[in-house]
Amino acid sequence: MFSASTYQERRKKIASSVENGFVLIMGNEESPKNYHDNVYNFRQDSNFLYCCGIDKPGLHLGIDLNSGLSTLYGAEITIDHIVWMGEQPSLRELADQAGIDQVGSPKDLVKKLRETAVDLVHFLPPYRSLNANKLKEWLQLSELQPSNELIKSVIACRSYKEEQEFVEMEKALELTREMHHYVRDHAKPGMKESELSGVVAGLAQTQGGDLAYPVILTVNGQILHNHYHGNILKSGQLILGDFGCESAMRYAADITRTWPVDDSLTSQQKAIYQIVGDAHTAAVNALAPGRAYRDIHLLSSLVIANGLTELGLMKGDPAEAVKAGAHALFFPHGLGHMIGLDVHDMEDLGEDLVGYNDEIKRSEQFGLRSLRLGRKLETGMALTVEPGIYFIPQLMDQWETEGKHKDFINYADCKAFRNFSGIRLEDNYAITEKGSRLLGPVISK
Ligand SMILES: [Mn+2]
Repeated sequence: MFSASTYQERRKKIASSVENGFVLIMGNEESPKNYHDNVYNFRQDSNFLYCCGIDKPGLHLGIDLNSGLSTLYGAEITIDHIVWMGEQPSLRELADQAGIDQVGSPKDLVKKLRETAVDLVHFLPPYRSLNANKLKEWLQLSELQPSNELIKSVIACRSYKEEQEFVEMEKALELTREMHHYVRDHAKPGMKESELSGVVAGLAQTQGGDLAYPVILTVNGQILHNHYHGNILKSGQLILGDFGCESAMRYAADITRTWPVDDSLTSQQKAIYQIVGDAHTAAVNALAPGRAYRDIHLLSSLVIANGLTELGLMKGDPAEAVKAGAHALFFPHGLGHMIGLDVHDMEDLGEDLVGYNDEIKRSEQFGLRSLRLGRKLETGMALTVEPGIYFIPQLMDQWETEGKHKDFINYADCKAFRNFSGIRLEDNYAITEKGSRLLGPVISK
């Protein structure tokens, strides 16, 4: 945990932008896997972690905006808990670690909520049905109305990382480097993907944290969120690994590397790898406060369109192709997203509220619409840069049949790439006053 004063300051800042009433930040419960007592690895709510750092289930935080007092709500430990789980800190001890003024029982919380006018209870959008159902019962509502004031206040705080948060992220990145280098050093023909993904998942747990998101480790990198690990690696294939761990304090790392199953890339693979690398470098060089991330995404897209035009897979004016969205056949996702306590930071609060604003709105164009972060960058933000090139046979077939962007795509020449799969390279950056800095150690490419 950080110091108690860290959490006190954060809570004060969050509460200061909410006018009146009672702020409720719900912690998470254990979540059953196949029966009640057999649970998934516990993951605390990130907003709760941000406000008080306590990584235990069954707790909620309340802030009374009139008195300014904070309360940690939860059940006291009984002898039954101690028999099964050993000695546990008391509610009061937990509250002290986070500088919380007072403690209360779950009943006290319900009482407090019922005596507060419903529209003065400020809560965040619950993403777990258990918490949503609890809220509905406590507030005696069938529809929940999360507080826009509170959502905006939390985003305004969590978007700018403290130096100690960067330190945590860099711990996660150190271990994530080991995970990626393991794949680089051990992938060979005849191996099953799961032999690598299993070790990667185990490594993620070696320093008190866990995976930050499910491992992508696949010879089918063109399938963007591919969690299947049953393929046998074959000579000539590429293996795309998109995985990272959380530090013990739950700060995420999100790194992608693409390696040849053999010792080196084929000339076809090299050509595409070079373009992705160039798109990555161009994006990183453009990172700076005041620059809209949407424009950096488009810059990266232009590098991809230029490269693919030189290779003969695209044709016409690359800038016009990017404007029309033709390059998205090969780069259908966004350049990156914010990262922090969540791998897609604060996505529970609303993707558009986090990544866009009145000045820059999300596009509806295929490809660009998948960009999670479009707004102007500011000092203190942490984000990912992750361009990629993919050959998705079904999408190429569909576009060709429809004659889509036929002035920009050489469909005939794309046939030689049907079994290519995909390449993505991803690193994490902090935005600084002068531009940006790579978070964590260099991870070989
Ligand atoms: Mn990512």
